Amino acid sequence: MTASRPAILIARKIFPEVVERLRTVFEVDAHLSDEPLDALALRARLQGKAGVFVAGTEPINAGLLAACPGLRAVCSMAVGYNNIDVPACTAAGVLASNAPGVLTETTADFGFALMMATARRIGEAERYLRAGHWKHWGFDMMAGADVHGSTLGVLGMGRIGQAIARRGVHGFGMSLIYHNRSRLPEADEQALGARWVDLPSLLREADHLVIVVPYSASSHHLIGAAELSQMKPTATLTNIARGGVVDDAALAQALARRTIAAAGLDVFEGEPAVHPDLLTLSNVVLTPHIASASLPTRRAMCDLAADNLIAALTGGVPPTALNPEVLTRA
Ligand code: 8YV
Repeated sequence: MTASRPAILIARKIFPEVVERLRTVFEVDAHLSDEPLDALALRARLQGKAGVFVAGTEPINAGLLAACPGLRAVCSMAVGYNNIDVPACTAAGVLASNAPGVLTETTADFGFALMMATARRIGEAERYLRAGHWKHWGFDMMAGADVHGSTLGVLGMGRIGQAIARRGVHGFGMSLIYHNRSRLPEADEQALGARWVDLPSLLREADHLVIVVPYSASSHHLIGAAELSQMKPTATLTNIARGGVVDDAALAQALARRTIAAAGLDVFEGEPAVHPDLLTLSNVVLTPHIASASLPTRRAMCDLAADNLIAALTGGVPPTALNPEVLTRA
């Protein structure tokens, strides 16, 4: 007789190969849809499950954990884990994991591309051409800001922030300033030519501000009207972190009044809804939270979440646990 296998829920549509791999280890219930389960449905589907595979979208909180006492592992394919209450997981003895590292370079590529598209007005120029407005050459037609040789301001100097910084410094000869709660080790600052500055200086000095801080109560509306008013009128702002770090209503106002020149946004407060004022502005590039979306990287993210889930529920060591102490507690 074979021992019963742990039951898991895959809460989102993911690569079929990863589903098949998980089926070799677990009894799998899979919600293979891009439409997320709502809180009640998630709670119902988690009854009797030992583990769950989530993206950055499923809220895992104390209420859910209390309603699902059999749950032992919550493994996310996202690096950002503001949807998971990690202290509540720890208190409930539930292993939580995220997916750091595997998406760093892909996300940095996108962050840099979005910043460039914003500075050089690529979205606006494409819309102009497609609408048939291109009749003549004009000396200032779609003229934007230079990226090379300008000052890159990085807010949040984790793995992705550093990868963006490397692109700016080594690829585009940019000067680099950054703000982060903790400073990089001196050797890393020197290798990047990075200068730590306080937030007001970052806002004042950056030609192109790229936001990569994790979302938490302390980073909620870190950039609002007061902060935007300190930026250069020629500056751009790019947000690939999380909706809520920037006050989108204040940003829309700043863009409309040209307090800053332009913005590039991959994340939004309350996404997939987008602040209606942003949709009417020409000086903002809008993308639907796709910074990590290359196929190899999305596959690596899924594989890492599966590695964590398998290890957590079969006595192994999950490679990227957020609360590994849960496994060593008696
Ligand atoms: C994901 C992300 O696409 O990893 C993250 O934190 O924001 C993105 O890479 C998204 O969270 C998946 O739901």
